[in-house]
Amino acid sequence: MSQEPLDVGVLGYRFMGKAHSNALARLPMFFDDAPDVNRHTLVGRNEEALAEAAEQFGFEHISTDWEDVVDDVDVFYNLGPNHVHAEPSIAALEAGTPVFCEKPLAPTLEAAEEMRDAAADSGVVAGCAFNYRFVPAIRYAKNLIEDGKLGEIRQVRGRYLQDWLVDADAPWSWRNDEELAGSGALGDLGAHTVDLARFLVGDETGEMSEISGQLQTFVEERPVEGSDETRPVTVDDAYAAQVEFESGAMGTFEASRVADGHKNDHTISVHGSEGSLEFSLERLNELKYKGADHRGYETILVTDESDPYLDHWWPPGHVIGWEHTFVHENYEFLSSVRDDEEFHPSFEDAYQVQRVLDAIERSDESGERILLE
Ligand code: SOE
Repeated sequence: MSQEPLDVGVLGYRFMGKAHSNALARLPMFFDDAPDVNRHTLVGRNEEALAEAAEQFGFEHISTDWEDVVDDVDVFYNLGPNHVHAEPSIAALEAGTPVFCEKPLAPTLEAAEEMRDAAADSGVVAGCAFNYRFVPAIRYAKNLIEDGKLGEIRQVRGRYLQDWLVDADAPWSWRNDEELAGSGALGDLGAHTVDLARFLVGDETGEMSEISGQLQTFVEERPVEGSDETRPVTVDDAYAAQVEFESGAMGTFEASRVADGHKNDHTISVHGSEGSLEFSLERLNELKYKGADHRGYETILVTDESDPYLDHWWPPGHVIGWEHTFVHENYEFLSSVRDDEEFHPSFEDAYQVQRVLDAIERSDESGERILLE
């Protein structure tokens, strides 16, 4: 096991760049056994903005060319918009550099497949940053399911509601463009729900094998900030889907970026033959659980030292937040890189998510139920 610090190169310095850089900075302070990391190079296009971000995030170098960086670092983080996920990630993998890529893995199933194959051929660790797997309450929920506390899993229900596009004058961004993003609420938010559902119940239910879905765009064009122009919205504002798992369990999923009054409402419920649970991101320190001998749900405060990851933080009852999920996932990912061990969610996991997203789109287009082999 190498004790040398890992040089990390990060593409992207906006929202996700900041979230992961914060996590890298927190790691040595709270996770004694995390690998040592150098925030080595920050990559982007605008040199001035990049230099400012590098200073703020604590990076040693900047580069406007990812090609110079992918084989010059020990780990490559791809935190750019969806359309730049595939090429730099594949180049890094071909250079034998482990990759951590933001979700959804790619704008299209074809690109996701290429990334999955590149990861398999490379033999190095390739992870997709589905951060909600690393919420302590989600780990707690998974343990309950694995311990059989819910009995046989019958239904999973997931919704991810936001409202930042409810106003028709909310500005156009790459997230509104099919070429750049792939899809809208479906890929941006639905990918999280599909991943969490697979994570929580996949061992019990198998994969999602029959899928029907619907997508809708309510606002067809949006203003371009700082100009009189508008640009077309070519992705969905909302989606809904109905799935059947290999076991016969059912799933109902939806997401929206126009659900007025909902800011970051990711709620997932699981019902089994002997119990139920429900997690909601806006109350991420809690888990609602109803066991066979309970008359109703109890709310478990998941902040005890014995709860997943929490021994690294504060005394019981001192709640944690959204940014901590990034610290946890960076800890697990970088430990896997150091120890050359499997990491989940892997590119294969993210590809399986993408198959479901693609099937939902195909179902919307054809009006038919899609069967996945
Ligand atoms: C924006 O809708 C967004 O930041 C998503 O891109 C993230 O994946 C989600 O965690 C929060 O909302």
